[in-house]
Amino acid sequence: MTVRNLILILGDQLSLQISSLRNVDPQRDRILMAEVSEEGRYVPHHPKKILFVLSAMRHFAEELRAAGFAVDYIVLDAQDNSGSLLGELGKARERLRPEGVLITQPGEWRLFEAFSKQLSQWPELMLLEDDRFFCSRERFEKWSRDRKQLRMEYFYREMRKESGLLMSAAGQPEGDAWNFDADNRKPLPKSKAIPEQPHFPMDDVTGSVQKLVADHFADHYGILSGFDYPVTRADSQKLWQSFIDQGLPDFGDYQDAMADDEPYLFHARIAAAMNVGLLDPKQVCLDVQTAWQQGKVPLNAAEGFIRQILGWREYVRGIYWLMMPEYGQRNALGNKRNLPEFYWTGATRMRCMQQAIGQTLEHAYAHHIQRLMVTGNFALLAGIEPRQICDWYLAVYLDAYDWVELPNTLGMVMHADGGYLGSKPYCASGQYIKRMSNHCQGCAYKVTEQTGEKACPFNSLYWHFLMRHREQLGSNHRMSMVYRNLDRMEPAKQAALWEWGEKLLSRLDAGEAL
Ligand code: FAD
Ligand code: DLZ
Ligand code: SF4
Repeated sequence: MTVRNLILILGDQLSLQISSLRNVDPQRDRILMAEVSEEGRYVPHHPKKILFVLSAMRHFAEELRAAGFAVDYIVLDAQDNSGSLLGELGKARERLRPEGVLITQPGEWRLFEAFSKQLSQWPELMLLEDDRFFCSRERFEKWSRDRKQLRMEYFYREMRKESGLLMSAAGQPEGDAWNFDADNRKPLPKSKAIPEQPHFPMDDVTGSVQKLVADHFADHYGILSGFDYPVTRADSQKLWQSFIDQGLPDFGDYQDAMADDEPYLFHARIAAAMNVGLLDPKQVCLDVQTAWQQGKVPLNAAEGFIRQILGWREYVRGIYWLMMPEYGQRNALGNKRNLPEFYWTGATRMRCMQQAIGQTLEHAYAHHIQRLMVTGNFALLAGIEPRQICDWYLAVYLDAYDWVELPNTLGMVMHADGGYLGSKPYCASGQYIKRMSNHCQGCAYKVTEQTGEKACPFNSLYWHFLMRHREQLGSNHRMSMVYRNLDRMEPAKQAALWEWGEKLLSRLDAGEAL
């Protein structure tokens, strides 16, 4: 029987509601899923990330088959595996000669471009919109048109009005404020109990993928053993429910806090499941709103959480599609330094960096403030070339995909896009890390010292960063206070900070760990 539509489902499209499956006919259509080495290697993905995606793909194929669909599933070690998604799609097209080939638009520019180029060769190919988001690419483009400055906060307010989330019947934001961020910056009190995380023992499918990943990706950094993450829709829901019950009430208060040996604190850990389609962002926001309506969580927690998804997640996606492919080349601060080797090994004496990188290598996870204010802040202060630090973030996190990672790293962390993700760089000295964590207490460096072998490297690097970028940042009114503080310093102190900063940077250039 001839095949009507051949439907390619990518590893981050594991939703029954995905647009390419909307009019699927179990009798006449064929679904294709393919494990390919190119997707595991375009950056050296953490082995746990590869394990997660491939196992979730295999479980989704089972879900589709159970629902009566015909699925051609190509495993990574199939003898004639071409190694690329385009290659596998080409082979299936030759084999099945379908009337139509359907793909929901890939989330990453790299694949979107590759498939778009194919449109002129394969007249039956259709790229469908990915409508799992609140804001379409077209809607974001319309919003951004004619605006002098793009700011997440204004975009978020529009999304609140359009979605109706946390809006009163009178059309006002609940609690009479759009944003409760001022209540959301508390360090962790010593006695605060941290939620227990649910566990997800590996089943046979995940076990066999683990062997496959061990065989094929042994050269990638990151620890494969100890995988404990949901790979099915039902288990993802369990993780989500456990967060609503235990983590969400305190999410707002402690979302910026960090603590030794506590990777998850009051964070949801759902980004990976949401990004591959095992959880639906719209339902997630509705669930949070319901928890608030039922009096289970305070408004600052519900608003803070919804803002991350309805605001930041949608905004970074909008920026990505508005600006790519040129966006990926930006380097507004002209950084050239290589990424230090200790980002891959965690071998540094800086306790905060050890903690963030160590957790990353072990769990393929670090929470937002660790990414932004520890590993990100260090890369910003040290002047790391944006491409190298972006590729690191894309490789090491379970939830990392270019559309969300790139604006966060290149824009928010490195200020390399000139300011779409923040009106000023998120640069900070060791004082910020001391305030928000207990890392400094066990550190080989002293956060109170500015220069010398014992001094916290973040301190002199912070002032060095401000001095070397005065031309680009000095006229930014949001930086005026820090530049006033710098100018009030004795010239001898400024010179000492500059000199010590230079010394640390030359050590990095010589390949030494700090
Ligand atoms: P929680 O802290 O519980 O937050 C809830 C949800 O809000 C997250 O699951 C996520 O979907 C969303 N969210 C929060 N902040 C952001 C943000 N800035 N951008 C987009 N979504 C956000 N997130 C990714 O999903 N993939 C990435 O590749 C990624 N790379 C990042 C790189 C850098 C340098 C930085 C600073 C942030 C990055 N983020 C990324 C955003 C954020 O750090 C992660 O979404 C979050 O840490 C995931 O953990 P969680 O699910 O426990 O999040
Ligand atoms: C991340 C990833 C990995 C590691 N492997 C595969 C794969 O073998 N097959 C697949 O279809 N998708 C994989 N993915 C997810 C893709 O990289 C993702 O779908 C694209 O980046 C498009 O967003
Ligand atoms: Fe990090 Fe500096 Fe504190 Fe050490 S002293 S943990 S390097 S901020």
